[in-house]
Amino acid sequence: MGQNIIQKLIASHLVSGSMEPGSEIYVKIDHTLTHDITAVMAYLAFEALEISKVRTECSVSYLDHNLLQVDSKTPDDHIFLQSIAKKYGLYLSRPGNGICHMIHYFRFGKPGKSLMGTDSHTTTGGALGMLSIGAGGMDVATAMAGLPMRLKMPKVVRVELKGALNPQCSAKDVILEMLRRLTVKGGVGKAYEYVGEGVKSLTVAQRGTITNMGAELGATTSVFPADDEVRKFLKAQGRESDYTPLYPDEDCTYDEYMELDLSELVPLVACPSMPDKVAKVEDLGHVKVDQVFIGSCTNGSYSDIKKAAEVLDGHVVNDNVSLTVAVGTKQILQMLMEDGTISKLLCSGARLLECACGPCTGIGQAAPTNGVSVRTSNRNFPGRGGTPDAQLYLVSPEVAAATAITGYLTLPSQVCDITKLADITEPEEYLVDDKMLIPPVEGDTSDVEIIRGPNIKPLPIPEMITPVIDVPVSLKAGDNISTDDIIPASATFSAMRSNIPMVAEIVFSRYDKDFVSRAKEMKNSIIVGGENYGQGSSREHAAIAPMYLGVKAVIAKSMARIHKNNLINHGVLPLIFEDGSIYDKIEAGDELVLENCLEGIKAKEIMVTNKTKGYTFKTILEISDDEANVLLAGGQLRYIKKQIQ
Ligand code: MIC
Ligand code: SF4
Repeated sequence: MGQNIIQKLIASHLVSGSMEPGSEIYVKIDHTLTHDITAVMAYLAFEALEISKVRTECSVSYLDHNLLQVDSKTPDDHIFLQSIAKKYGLYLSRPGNGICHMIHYFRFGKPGKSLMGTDSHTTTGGALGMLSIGAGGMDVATAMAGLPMRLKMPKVVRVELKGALNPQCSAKDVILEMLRRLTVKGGVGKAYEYVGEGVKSLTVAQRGTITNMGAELGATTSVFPADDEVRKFLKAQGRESDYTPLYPDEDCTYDEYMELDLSELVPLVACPSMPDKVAKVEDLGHVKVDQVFIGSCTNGSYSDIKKAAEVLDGHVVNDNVSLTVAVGTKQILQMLMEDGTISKLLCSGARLLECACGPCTGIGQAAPTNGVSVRTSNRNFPGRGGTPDAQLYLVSPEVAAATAITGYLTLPSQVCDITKLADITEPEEYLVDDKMLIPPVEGDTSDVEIIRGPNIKPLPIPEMITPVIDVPVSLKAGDNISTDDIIPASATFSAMRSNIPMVAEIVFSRYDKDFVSRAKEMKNSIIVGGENYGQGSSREHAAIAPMYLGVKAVIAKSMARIHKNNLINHGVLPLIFEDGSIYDKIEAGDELVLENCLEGIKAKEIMVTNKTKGYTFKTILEISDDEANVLLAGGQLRYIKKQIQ
């Protein structure tokens, strides 16, 4: 029987395991990417493995997230990362070159290859027909050491796209519609494969918006075929020779099927404060807006910015709105400067930011007190904009631009002739200029000195798991706790990321400001969570910092993939209630006793007694044998060090 694209990608990288959905598989990783706010942890782990050079085809370290440099911490991190790249044979993408996911598929990505990155939106590469998966830093360090990635074989969902988008709609509306239907946990354990007639009408950049925000579904990855559109894109990037076709076989099958008619879509918006709280823009009425941000790895492409500029052309941004624009990459920015687009934006009153993540993750452009911010980025969790009380709405660049003009959530058709948007597409030839990419140093680099700023503290190593864990509940959290809830976003907070003792002081600070003092007082504790605990970003600080504060285990109704892996890697037990209704019977402060943990890890179930309330319940470890061994070894670093030796 034939194979679908995901099966082909996995089969061609399979090191071991069976491709049955849910089974553990090991896949060879060809490319890795890291960025400045997750990288330091990854390279500290890599250094500890004592390997002379990365063992991948291509590894790139991007400096793109925290470019505000509010103090010396981030520039110190950047110098450290540059010295790491020089020593260990990585490319370094300098600050200003643009956002990792976009540059990666523009300049490095190849259909058929596998990519693993320390960022949840690494999935963007699926637009080129790559197997692109986000992970924590420890997992990426493992891949850089040449070891295969441990993964659960996802169920593959065939998404048949029909029709074509109408001029007022964009790829953002496709993925918002997916989120509306499936929710932020609907994609857990799944990979989405987009096929059908409608695919042909989408440029690679539009596909990138969809694969990027597949992360918001909780999906392992998303992919499009490597068709003629991909060939055209690679040609436009001066890399046609990197093209190989990749299609599903005609007789292949899928685990699930769904259909989406592009022509039926209308402009959509994700309302505060979850990417799946999706509504029609036209149904929301008068939502007054203080701030608009256009950009990010989701919507920072050439055509995204050009469409926004076209909507704004001849208008001036509303007196009560602050509009900022960050083009995704320097390459596109240069092109948009040369073709007059940037001038249109500036004439309309838009403020141009550098090519970086910036406001998307709360790094600059915080919203005013109780403010409303409309953004083209991918996440609107509480606090994501850098201020705890801002209300964030996620929309397409066209809707964002129209909104900036009126000061209310607005459809493009209300402010411009939308037929002119239909002709805007990606260029036939991009301006290729890789001067901001420093290539890997060949040969012996053993004398390259690693420059370590004072904020870069050693990676904490977890304590070994003990047979009995008797601890109080330091936090009872609700459903869909994101890693933004655990480790909040902002320029100042992101700058702390190389220093776990410092990061530990901000754990859950926007969700429950007393958490840290309580956890410290308790010394060792356990966290209880609802559904989809740890969704969102890949930041492994959300596992390491609680571990540093003595959190021994998390018991939740369900858990997000990357966060669960991060907990395992850092020696924290990821437990799932066998019976979810027990959640209601636990209160913060209850004393829980986890019995027979070492045997329980092997058996994948641990009995827990609530000593305070007097009952016992079963928890499940949804882990593989190998992951059980990681926990028993005291975390991934100890485990793979042994393997490498
Ligand atoms: C995000 O979009 O949330 C980030 C910032 O890019 C993160 C990475 C991090 O916070 O460490 C991600 O998506 O993984
Ligand atoms: Fe950067 Fe935002 Fe994309 Fe994360 S989602 S990589 S912060 S632009």
